[in-house]
Amino acid sequence: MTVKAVCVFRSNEKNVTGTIHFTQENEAAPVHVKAELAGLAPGLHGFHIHEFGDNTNGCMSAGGHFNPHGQTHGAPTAQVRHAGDLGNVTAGADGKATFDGHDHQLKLIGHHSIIGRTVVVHEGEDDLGLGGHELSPTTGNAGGRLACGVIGVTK
Ligand SMILES: [Cu+2]
Ligand SMILES: [Zn+2]
Repeated sequence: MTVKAVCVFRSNEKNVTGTIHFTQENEAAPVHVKAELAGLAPGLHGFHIHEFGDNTNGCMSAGGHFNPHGQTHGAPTAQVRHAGDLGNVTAGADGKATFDGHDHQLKLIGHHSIIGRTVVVHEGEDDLGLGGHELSPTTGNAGGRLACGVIGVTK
């Protein structure tokens, strides 16, 4: 049974917009992530699932990276990573970024589901845990939270 979810970045003071679609065809399948973002500064921006679907104090209320297995931060292709680590999106000169890929650690099915959690795009680049900064092993030192939205069930 395929499960589908969507996240919409609502308007914020930075005018960053975005829509992210998630699809998982069965419990063992990877999650397909397809995102279209706009209003970004050109370059790389950290892109993660954060733990809480709580935006009461803006994107800060979303907590840290979704990390049900107690790992350190890493690249989406790394063995050791947070489940929520999707790496970076790359914005062009027009401020638009797309992301289209399959991820084996994300789940829409089961008790590590990301439904009800938050997608965050950051001001800066996620160093994928390799930057040597004190924040590299927890956040990739990706800087402030530009925009976010809660992941909800869709049809
Ligand atoms: Cu993040
Ligand atoms: Zn992380």
